[in-house]
Amino acid sequence: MGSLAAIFILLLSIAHFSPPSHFFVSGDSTLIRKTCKNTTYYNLCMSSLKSNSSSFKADTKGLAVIMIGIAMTHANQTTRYLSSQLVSNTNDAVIQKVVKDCADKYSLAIESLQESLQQLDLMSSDYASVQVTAAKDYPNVCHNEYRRFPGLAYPAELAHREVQLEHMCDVALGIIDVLGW
Ligand SMILES: *[C@@H]1O[C@H](CO)[C@@H](O)[C@H](O)[C@H]1NC(C)=O
Ligand SMILES: *[C@@H]1O[C@H](CO)[C@@H](O)[C@H](O)[C@H]1NC(C)=O
Ligand SMILES: CC(=O)N[C@H]1CO[C@H](CO)[C@@H](O)[C@@H]1O
Repeated sequence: MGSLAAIFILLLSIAHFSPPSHFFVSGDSTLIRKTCKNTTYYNLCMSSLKSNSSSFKADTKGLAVIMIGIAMTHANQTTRYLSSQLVSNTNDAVIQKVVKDCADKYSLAIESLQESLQQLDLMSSDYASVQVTAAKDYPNVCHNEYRRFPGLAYPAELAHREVQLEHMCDVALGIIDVLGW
């Protein structure tokens, strides 16, 4: 019995004095979870924020900055996807024009997101929201370019990227709402 009690005390002291590192992570993820609950896409919010380890020590503003950065990276990758479409459709003038216009729109989305970061630095959540809302609209402006040419198929990859960026912007807007400045 004595040695069993000793083992028990040993286990208790290990649990008490050296908690495994995921104990810290789950403690710090409380703010992430609470913040994501105020957004329209909880799962996207959680997986996006958790993909950047800085989220675990960020305040609410920091979480907004990280989410906006993720949306910017996504829009940037979309401009690269569109560049690849330019290269593979060199003999079609309509596709070339539409794809170039779309790349411009995604670049403008990146600029709006960049502006929103500056507004957050100035503690102006209203103007930050205006810029994120503008960024959210650009992928649909690109989609409209395709709609103007009925024979032109809207690529499934681009459709997917459009929805993702729009949802990421919605998540960023939900986080900015929580700031309450
Ligand atoms: C995490 O987010 C911050 C703020 O946007 C950014 O500076 C950093 O590069 C990101 N880290 C990774 C690994 O993407
Ligand atoms: C995308 O990111 C790369 C590397 O950071 C940068 O050089 C490029 O200018 C970005 N593209 C746009 C459209 O912002
Ligand atoms: C989607 C959601 O729950 N939005 C709320 C986020 O927080 C602000 C401020 O508390 C509310 O006004 C929103 O309705």
